[in-house]
Amino acid sequence: MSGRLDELQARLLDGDRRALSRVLSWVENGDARGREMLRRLYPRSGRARIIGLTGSPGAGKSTVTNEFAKVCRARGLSVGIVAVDPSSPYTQGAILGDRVRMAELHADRGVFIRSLASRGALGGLSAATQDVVHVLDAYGKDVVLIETVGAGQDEVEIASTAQTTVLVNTPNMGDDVQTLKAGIMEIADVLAVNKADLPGVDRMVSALKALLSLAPDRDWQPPITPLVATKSEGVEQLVDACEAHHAHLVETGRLADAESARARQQIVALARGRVLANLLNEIGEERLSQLSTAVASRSTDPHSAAEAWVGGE
Ligand SMILES: Nc1nc2c(ncn2[C@@H]2O[C@H](COP(=O)(O)OP(=O)(O)O)[C@@H](O)[C@H]2O)c(=O)[nH]1
Ligand SMILES: [Mg+2]
Repeated sequence: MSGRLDELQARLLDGDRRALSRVLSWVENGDARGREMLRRLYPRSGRARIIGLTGSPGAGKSTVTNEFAKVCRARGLSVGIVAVDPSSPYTQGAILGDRVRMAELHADRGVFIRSLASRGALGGLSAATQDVVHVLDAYGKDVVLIETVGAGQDEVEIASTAQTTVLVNTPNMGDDVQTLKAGIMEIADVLAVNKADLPGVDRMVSALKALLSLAPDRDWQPPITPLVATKSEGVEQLVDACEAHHAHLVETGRLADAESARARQQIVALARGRVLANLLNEIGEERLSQLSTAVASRSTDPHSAAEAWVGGE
């Protein structure tokens, strides 16, 4: 067993894509072999630039990710793409123009694309995503791009996995800017305004500037970069903005702090997953059903049922 893992590890580190795929499947599915490979590979990670792209469905995240990858490739960097957005057209369902653009990337051996389907066994989607990122990093990717939908706790956690988070906006969501407010302030390091070929770009840029001016004391002011991803316009500037943010993190010492914060978050998520798995195992399906029935029929309340299960406050 360990001989086979030795061989797989050697192949992966030698750039073998099939070995990489196999390890990623194990890691995603929470297979014990995935954990063993991660243990072996983790010391080799920590070199990649990790960039998250988030935003509403349809904003153009996949298209921007695709173009971002091409610019990185032109700069001589290898790229890993992790698509957490279930609607991402890396494999199917894309309209023709999108598919053609994606196909170019698929043909490039310097790019490895992974769509995450499963939520992993322990610690949920965000823990599985971080593991996948670590493996791609150890594999030697210079840049790892994570595409995720900008809603929900998992996605916010995934965004915090990235060193630099790009929020992909579009002009026609000008009226939604208020709803973006929290997200912008908390997670965005770079604000892309994609679909700049559509009307309303200036209004959107002004709205974003107004939002940013509410927090003028930040030591990093997120740059706003208009883009037309479908025409590859503005993407160089977007990549440069991400580079500038990374340089800022290094200069201020934030990169190391953020790495510790990410590590802490992943440890807690994994520990939570383990504790819960143990508890579920202990109680068993039958007893849990009994408690659920008791709560549903009002013979007890949810808090008391949880207490009957795990005790304490
Ligand atoms: N007009 C215009 N359409 C775009 C642009 N970028 C992406 N799109 C289109 O918007 C749609 C959604 O793009 P996609 O990348 O799948 O968005 P995602 O759901 O955020 O990943 C696709 O049909 C794209 O071709 C752009 O710059 N301008
Ligand atoms: Mg997408």
